Parts: sequence; C-alpha cells; structure tokens
Amino acid sequence: MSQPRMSQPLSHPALSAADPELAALVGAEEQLQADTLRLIPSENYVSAAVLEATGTVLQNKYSEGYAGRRYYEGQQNIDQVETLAVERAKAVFGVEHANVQPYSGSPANLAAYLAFAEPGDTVLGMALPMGGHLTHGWGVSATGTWFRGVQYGVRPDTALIDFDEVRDLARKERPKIIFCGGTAVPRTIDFAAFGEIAREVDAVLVADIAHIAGLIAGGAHPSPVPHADVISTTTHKTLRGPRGAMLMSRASHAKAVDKAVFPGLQGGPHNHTTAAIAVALREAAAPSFRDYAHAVVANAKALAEALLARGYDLVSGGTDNHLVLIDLTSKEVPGKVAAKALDRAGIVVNYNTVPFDPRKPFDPSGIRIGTPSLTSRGLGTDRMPLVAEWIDRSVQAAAKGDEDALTVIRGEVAELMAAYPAPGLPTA
Ligand code: DSN
Repeated sequence: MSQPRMSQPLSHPALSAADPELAALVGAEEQLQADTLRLIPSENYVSAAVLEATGTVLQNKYSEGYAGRRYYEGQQNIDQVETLAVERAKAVFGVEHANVQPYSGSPANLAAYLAFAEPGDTVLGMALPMGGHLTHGWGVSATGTWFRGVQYGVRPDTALIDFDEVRDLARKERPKIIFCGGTAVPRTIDFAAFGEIAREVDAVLVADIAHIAGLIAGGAHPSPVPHADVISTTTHKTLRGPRGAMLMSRASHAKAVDKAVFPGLQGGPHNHTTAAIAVALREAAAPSFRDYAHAVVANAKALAEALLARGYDLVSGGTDNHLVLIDLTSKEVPGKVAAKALDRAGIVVNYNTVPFDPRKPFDPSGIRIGTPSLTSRGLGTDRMPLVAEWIDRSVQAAAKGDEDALTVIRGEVAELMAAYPAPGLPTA
C-alpha cells in the first residue's frame, strides 16, 4: 500500500503555503479516500466540478431571502445561481416547487415540522432502530421531544415495513405529519401505500428520500411525487452533490415550506453549496446518471447475492436499492468489532442496529454497507464477489483477532482501488 502523503499534498497550493498542518490532513484524507473501499451507503464521491463549485467566492456572499426578494444587495449573480438550482431540481424530480436552502437533512426535516405542525403535535415516523432517522420523531432528537413522536417498524418475519401497523397507528394517533423513508431500509419504499394512509387521516406525508434521491433521479427507484405532500432530501448521498439539502413540494405548500426554511429556521443560505447543488443536478439530468443509478442497484444486488452465498444473514433477505444491512449474529462477531476490523482492512462501513436488535445502538449486531461510492469509481458487478470475499475474510479475521490477515486485505484493496481513480481526487 502506498504511504499517506502527509507532508506532500498534491494539490491546494495556497492552503499548503498558509497552513501546512491542515493541508497535510486534507492530503491524508485524499489518500485515504483513494486507497480504501468506501461502503458507507450515505457517502459518495462528488465530481471535480461539484467540488470546485463548493470552493468558489460564492461563499463570501450573504443573501437572506429568496431570488428577487433578498434582504441584502449585490445579488445579481446569486439570484441566478439559486434560480438555476431550483429550476434544475424541479426538472430532475418533476416537482412544482423546490427550496434549495436547507443546510442539511436534519434542518430540512425540522423545517417540515415548522411548516406543518405545532410543538406537542403528534408525528408518525419509522423508529430509528428499525431503519428510520433521528429526525422522524425519535426520542433523543428535538423532533421527539418538541413533538410527540409515534413510531412504526418492520415485521419480525420479513423485516419489511408493517403497513397494518402504520395504518392502525395513523388511525389511532391522527398524526399531523407522517414521515416515510429512512437510513437503513434496503427495500423499495411504497410511497403509494403511505400516501393512501396519510390522505385517510388528513396528515401531511413527508417523504425523506435522502438515501435514494439519486436512484429516483436516475429512474432506479419509484418517485414519491404523486403521493407525498413534501419531499425532503440531502444532496450528498446517491445524488452525488455537495453536503446540503432540499425541500420539494406541491405548489400549494410552497409558501409554508419557504417560510419555514427562512426566516423560520435559517439565516443566509450557503451560496457555494447552492451552486454545487445546481452542478450536481445538471449531472443528474444527464443520460449517464441513469446508467449510474441503475449500476448502483445492480452492484448492491450482486454484492448481496455474493454475501448470501457466503452464509451471511441480510436484513429482509437482500436489497432493492443501494444498501445492504448485514446481521452478524450468526457469525458471532458484534457489528462494531467487524466494522473496526474492516476499517483496518481498508473497507469503510458503519456498525448499525438491525431490527429487533438485542444489542445496544452503540454496540449493535449489524453493519450497513452500500454501493454508491464504489459505483462512482467504476466498479461493476464482476467485482462484487471479490468485495464480498474481502468482507468475509475480514469478519473471520476479526473473530480470530488476526491482524496480519487484515493487513494483507488492506494491501489487496489499495491495489485494486488504484485501478479505479476516484472522481474529484488528485491522481498521483
Ligand atoms: N447520517 C446519515 C446516514 O448515514 O444515513 C443519515 O443522516
């Protein structure tokens, strides 16, 4: 494996001159992202163009308000940047309204609460340990303390969302908002079923598509547009944009959404991020992005098959999207032990709860993996058996405490990844 270039970053000359210590850390991170197999399903590599947009002088500008209605002057260019992002979001997702200002996913979801509920109101969302998100009303989040979070889960036998439970809870609790979507859901979200339930109880349906936005944009997952009142998404996962977020809605909800984001929750938008979102959306509109989205899913399915063939238990038995949730109980290796061993082997994952996990969230039974990043580097289905083999060997090494085996795998990983240059990273 090549050595980290701690003292000789290949790029960022101004940063290197002004702050060599920080520049070295950036260089080391570039090396790490180049050498490793990054399997965290919420991460990706942005293109060089998206990366450049985030580093522009647009970050010098304040622009509270919206295009044509700002509280600061000098918006000749910023208004156009934001309008481009908004129009591209509307076109890519087929929505009537888009707000591109939320700083990230959690503020975007909080803005949805602000727009459609009062403190103390009941909201219905998927429980975090079942695959949901903190901001869907989970207790330790502000959304579960300022609002009354009621949570649905998955069926014990199939690990699929239990729509009988969702419907029963909705009828009984009459939530103001229903959230669907999550962070560890390996199967297609049935937006139509959620929409029907939300309409029956007169709730606002918020589809949080953060994980699958790129798949939806590329036609590899059904769209929530006909069914959801509001769509919340981050922009940096499968969508391959900068770290940011968007709220999209029907025209009838546009005012409420915009007012909640600004002035309700946020101050000035991050214009450099808005610009990078616009670039990412242009990329997402290209025919090649459809290929990318479908390749992400094909890779995840191939990886799931290869893991099943090696005797791994997968939550729900496989995947329909970019994500695979592995229950390591039968391997007798805790998720955290496996994740840390995999990290030492150059394979970056996160430990994760599995539905009905008997272990604690900080020391759960599973690991969560996904294929957005490796697909961005050009790995195809033919490589997935090898990825599964590395995971298997690493888990076995973790069980035996075999550090030498992990070092060998790390070398193999770095060698293969060198053949697949990562978008946006300097090439040595
Ligand atoms: N942190 C994100 C994830 O990894 O899924 C969700 O917010």
